[in-house]
Amino acid sequence: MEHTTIAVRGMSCSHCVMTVERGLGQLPGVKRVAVDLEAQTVTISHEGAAPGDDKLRAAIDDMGYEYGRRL
Ligand SMILES: [Cu+2]
Repeated sequence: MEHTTIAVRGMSCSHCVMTVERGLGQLPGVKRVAVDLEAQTVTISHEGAAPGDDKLRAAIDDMGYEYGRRL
């Protein structure tokens, strides 16, 4: 299992956490998604390569948040 951490702006409550965890959890290869609200980061555990920037950005945009960058 590999881990990728990304910066995501705009998450403010437990509802945001649930939305992001569920949304990113549906991307291919993603096994686990952990949001750190205070740090405004999301750590994705995945099999094989991480989802591409375009996929992450599209998924996060769709949920109404802002994809910052890969950390
Ligand atoms: Cu919220």
